[in-house]
Amino acid sequence: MAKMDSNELLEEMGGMDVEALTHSICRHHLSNLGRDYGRSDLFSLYQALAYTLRDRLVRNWVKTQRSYYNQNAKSVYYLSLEFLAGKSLSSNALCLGVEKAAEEALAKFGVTMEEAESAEADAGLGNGGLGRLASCFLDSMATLGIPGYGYGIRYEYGIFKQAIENGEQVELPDDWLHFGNPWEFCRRGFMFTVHLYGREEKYTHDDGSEKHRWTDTAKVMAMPVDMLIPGYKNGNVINMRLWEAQPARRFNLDLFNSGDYIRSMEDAVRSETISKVLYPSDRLTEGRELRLVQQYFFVSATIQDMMRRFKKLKLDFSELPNRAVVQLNETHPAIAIPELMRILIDEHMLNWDESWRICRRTFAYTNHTVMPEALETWPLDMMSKVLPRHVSIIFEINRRFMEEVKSRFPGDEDRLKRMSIIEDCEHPQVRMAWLAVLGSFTVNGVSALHGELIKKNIFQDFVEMFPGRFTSVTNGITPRRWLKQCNPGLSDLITEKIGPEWVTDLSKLKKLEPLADDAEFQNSWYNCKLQEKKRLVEYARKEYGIYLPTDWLYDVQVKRIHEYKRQVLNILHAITLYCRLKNDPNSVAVARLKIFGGKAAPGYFLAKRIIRLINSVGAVVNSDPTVNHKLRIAFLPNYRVSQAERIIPATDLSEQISLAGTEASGTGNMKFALNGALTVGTLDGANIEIMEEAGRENMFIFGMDAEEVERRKYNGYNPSEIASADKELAEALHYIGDGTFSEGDRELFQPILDSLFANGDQYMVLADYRAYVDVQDEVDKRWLDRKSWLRSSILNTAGSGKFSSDRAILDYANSIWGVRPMGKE
Ligand code: T68
Repeated sequence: MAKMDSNELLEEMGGMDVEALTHSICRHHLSNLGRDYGRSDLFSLYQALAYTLRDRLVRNWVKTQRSYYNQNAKSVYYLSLEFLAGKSLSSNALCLGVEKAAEEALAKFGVTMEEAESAEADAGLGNGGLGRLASCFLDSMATLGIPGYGYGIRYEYGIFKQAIENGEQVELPDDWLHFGNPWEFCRRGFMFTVHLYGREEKYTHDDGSEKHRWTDTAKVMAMPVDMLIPGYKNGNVINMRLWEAQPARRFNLDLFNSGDYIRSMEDAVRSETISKVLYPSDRLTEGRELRLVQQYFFVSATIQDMMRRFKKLKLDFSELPNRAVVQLNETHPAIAIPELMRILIDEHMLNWDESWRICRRTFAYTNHTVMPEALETWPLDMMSKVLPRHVSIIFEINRRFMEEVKSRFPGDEDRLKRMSIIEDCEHPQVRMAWLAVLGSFTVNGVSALHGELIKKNIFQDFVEMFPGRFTSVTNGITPRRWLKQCNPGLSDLITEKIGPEWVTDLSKLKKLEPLADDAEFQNSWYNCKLQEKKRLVEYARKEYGIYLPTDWLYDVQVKRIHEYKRQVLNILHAITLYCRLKNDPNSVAVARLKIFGGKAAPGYFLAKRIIRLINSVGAVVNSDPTVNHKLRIAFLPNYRVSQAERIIPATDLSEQISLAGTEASGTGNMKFALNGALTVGTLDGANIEIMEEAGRENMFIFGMDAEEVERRKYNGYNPSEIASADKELAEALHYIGDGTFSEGDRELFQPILDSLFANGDQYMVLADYRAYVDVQDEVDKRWLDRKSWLRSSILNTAGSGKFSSDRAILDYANSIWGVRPMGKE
């Protein structure tokens, strides 16, 4: 009976026409916001519409869950310490198929969708590519009907807000929940207890066997907060479950009897701080205890939730891998491996071998970096304090593994040392990547090149032992947000020509190929780009008071600021253009706007100084009339998902210029190509695959490839030699050092010069400089041949089909997860 009622209710909640939406906006205004809808403002309208859409989402979510349940589906648990969701209003309206109706409903209150969305804060719960990838993947799972959940932390403060003062980055807290979050459901009634600290205890089980337990722990509660993720116009909705830390005090009154407990609670746990803030470093391993606590906190709650669902099925534990697969997004959630071991052994009394078999069939691990220094390790003493029982399990995993290595490679002591999970040195470390590799059935890289490089470098020893375990799945991006929604003009043009199927089958974009030389189509294509430039000009003026020229070549590098991504190479090119123009104002043919954006990790001194350099060169260039008719530089502050949605559609030239062999994949590169930008790039990460799809002649590939980089490094690379042999390069470097861009201050940019000379130019900026500047001259030539440029632009979009996250998720589903898209009931 109850089910009947709720079905009726579900139907009743779902009206999708203008009438129903308007009615619901008014109702939420009253019942949820406690305000008269006659006195609405932008923010309350945004909220009321968000609640209205959430009603539709939850209705579809209930239906989706019921159908997955009835079909006995195996589910994917996507564990990620980061999700970079951005804004939800437009994308949810789009996926629900109510964008037009919502627009009309809002119009009755005198507001546009764009205005309403301006009231929404970005959900910035991630640093960059890794977090955004997780969000694109959830979108694709929902769209494909793959049963799955995203699991992470509901940080109260996301990635910091970046302001630029005197050309420098200033970090401000991102208080994104300040006015509440209308999308989420807080489930106070469904908390789990998470244990920390304490000690491992041995005891004799009833059956006489020796067992272990984890006791004297401090406790904190994990509260699920759900954000619903709809598929594109298919009625599916999946769940991103983010855990919020809550104090356990109320639930553990008995603890008050013991003074020690109270002290340990207050000193060590500080429950609420666990989900307070996202660590803003996107590469260096963060050695702080709170970070480890964050990792275990979300892993423990997630595995409990998974086991709760599994237990409802009343199956043998050996069935777990047939019902659930856990994808580890980097090693951040790798503590899940010993955690599942602990639960099976200590709580369910399984033996070691059974438990290990189950684990090894449940976990899969995605690696996102080639750089050995970015591999995550934890000091053994810290981990022993926070997670004593897990450390003991890790030791046992390692002991057994070391035996295996010994029998495979007798007498090879070096190998044992290299492969041990515990790095045995003065301050022993736990190597999380080794743990992740051992506990998983598949390890994947994120592009073809990256997949090969990790096999050759960091995981070489493991490949020898487990050759079948390693693979790669090239990253992807959701075409819904990254074309349909962010570039409506171009989307409409494409749909007009080839129909709407591309939105869920991006390979259909191939159908644009025959149109690449069509003059009329080229013209419309050009107009779409121009339209998006105008939107960006308006956005930059309104948001930042920055004035951009409209019909110039938009040359864009937006991404985290990092030496390996080589923003310095780009700025050296800018200085070279500056020098040429100073010599002869007619020497540069193309008016070029260089746009930069990106955050630097707050503790990354050199990255912050690079931001200062970009802004300083910009200040000089932009105010010099002998230069600024052909070159301008804009640093747009606070790069984030919603800003990327304005920048990418307006871009002509996409800068993907990392040192070959350092960028695992890149996903920005895909977003630009999809929106018709031509790439200037190295043969790195997924650039290579973009080239294979779009055609080398439609890109500007330059510089050393990964093998040449290796060779060059091996043979001894001398940056000074290169600098003195290239006049333009020497001149550009000279101006960085002589105070031209720093009001005479010769010290300010010395650290950047030091990185290029004294420190040996780790990322070989100088080695690639000449090739880069020359290829930029090619860019100018192509730009002047407008037809040829537009042809290439169209072919870049046409060749982007592979880079849909739908393709990536289907790859994971087929080759790793063993799950299939669900049919609708
Ligand atoms: C990125 N990694 C890769 N890491 O750099 C990029 N790291 O090439 C790739 O396209 C992307 O992952 C998706 O696969 C990151 O973004 C992080 O953000 C990160 C965060 C914390 C600690 C370490």
